[in-house]
Amino acid sequence: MSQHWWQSAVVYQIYPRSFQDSNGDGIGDLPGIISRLDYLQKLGVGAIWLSPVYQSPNADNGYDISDYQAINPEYGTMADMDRLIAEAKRRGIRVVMDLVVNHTSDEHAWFVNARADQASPTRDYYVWSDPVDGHEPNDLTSGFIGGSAWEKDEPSGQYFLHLFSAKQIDLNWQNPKLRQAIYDMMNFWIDKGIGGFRMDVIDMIGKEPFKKRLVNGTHLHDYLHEMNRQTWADRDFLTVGEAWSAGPKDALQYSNPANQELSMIFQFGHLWADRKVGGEKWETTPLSVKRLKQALYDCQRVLGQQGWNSLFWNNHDLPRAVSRFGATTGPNRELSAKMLAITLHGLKGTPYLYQGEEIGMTDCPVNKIEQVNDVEARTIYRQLRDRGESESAAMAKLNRFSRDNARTPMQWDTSANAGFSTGQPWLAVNPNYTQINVQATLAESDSIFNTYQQLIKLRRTNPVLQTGTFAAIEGVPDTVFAYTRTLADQTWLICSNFSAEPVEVRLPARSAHRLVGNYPDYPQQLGTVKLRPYEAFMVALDV
Ligand code: TEU
Ligand code: CA
Repeated sequence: MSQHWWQSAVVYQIYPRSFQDSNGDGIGDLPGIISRLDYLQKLGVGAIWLSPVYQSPNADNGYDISDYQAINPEYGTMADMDRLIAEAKRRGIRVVMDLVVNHTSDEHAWFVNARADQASPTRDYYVWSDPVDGHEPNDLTSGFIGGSAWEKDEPSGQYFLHLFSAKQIDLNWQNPKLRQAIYDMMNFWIDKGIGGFRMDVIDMIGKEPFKKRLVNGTHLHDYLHEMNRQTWADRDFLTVGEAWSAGPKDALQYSNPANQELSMIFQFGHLWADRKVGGEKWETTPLSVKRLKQALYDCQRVLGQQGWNSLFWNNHDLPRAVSRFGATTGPNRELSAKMLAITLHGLKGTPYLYQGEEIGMTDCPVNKIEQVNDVEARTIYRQLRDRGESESAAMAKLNRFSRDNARTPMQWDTSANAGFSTGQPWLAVNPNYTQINVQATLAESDSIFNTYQQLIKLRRTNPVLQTGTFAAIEGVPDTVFAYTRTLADQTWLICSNFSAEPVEVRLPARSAHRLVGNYPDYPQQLGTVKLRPYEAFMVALDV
């Protein structure tokens, strides 16, 4: 059996701003989430990860925190938060908080004081530098706003560092007092009974900006080990670090229990399957299922014995899974959404599902830059236009990667604003809500939701999915995933067609019985099998 609760659970990511509004101000909130817990219990998830709900001026929708121990009033109160933790617990659901400790808001008291007084005890919580030859210490740039990552602070005349927006100021993890302050804050939340932390850009906390080393700094793993010992060490607690720089071997280092660091990390290798490797994220290429498969399989192999994987297709920074890897119209939307679910949930690791994925929500293209909220997308638009791209060309690129795609409000029903809010939503609802919504999905007997529900239950109750060994089935077409999971005398086989075209595949010639699939029938006798468009199934081989 599995050792930790998160080895048999599925985590559901909530983007609080867009999940459920309870008071008609157009902004999702904690009471709204509480009102939807029964829905999440029905789905069967073991935890919810909340994108940040702390006090924040919202320069980056909460990823710019001005007080780690206060709730943003837009979302509710600390009493609401306590109630959410308790109400979730009653339903067997743990709450995972987003921990953004690479940077704080410029409005955090630490930074306000640091700026006001060079002798402030928190001055050294941030990264400062005297000018070099009268200008910035080096040419580091800020990803979210373009231009230098260094900003001059008058009257001290020193520069401070911000690698994201100018309102997200990088913390100096070399300072042991800063580290202790972070651990104390984490313990405040742990003592409230939360189930885990998702750690924002964790590969950056050890940065050495003067060496221009931004990820994987010399002491990164020392800090994580120290954090582990100072905070959750004695609890069965989920920690998942976001690490864009990580490959499978790094993932093993972070998650190997012997190192006492994290439960797992999010790595993004598979998400380069429709990008130029090393290129810019908005420069897309046609999806290579072969690359997608190789990246996921590599993680399975490298973390096969020690360490642990996270499994995800999308999150609040990424396009919607069906839009990116499947189909968005006709019957193929449902088929491909179920196919994606089966493919991912068969793998070894902890699956994460992003709000709306369970009903097959799609990207939401817009025509004008004024309709875009995402700070990153707005900057990139400006850069593309400066390079001479036309408005329509730039918007076409934005529509493929803008983070707003994932952030449009949750589609609950066919009423005004999709049942998300009685007021004007902060970000427009995808007009397809009249077709794609929870109410319609729940009325269907064989819905995408239903597939997720089955997969979540299978994982919770079957050691094969929890700890079974992964093995790829070789010699299948590029667009087909086929692999097995084996534990003792049980072998489960997962097979999926990532294409709208039928394809023939050779599987072991065994009889099998179905666990879950996206067509009403399935091949009871394996061998040479013809897969239909986006067909996927998980079967147990008969012994
Ligand atoms: O994102 C990490 C990050 O590196 C982003 O630049 C990411 O590459 C980009 O958003 C993908 O489009 C994390 C959070 O998930 C994101 O929402 C925050 O904006 C960012 O950190 C800063 O805190
Ligand atoms: Ca609200």
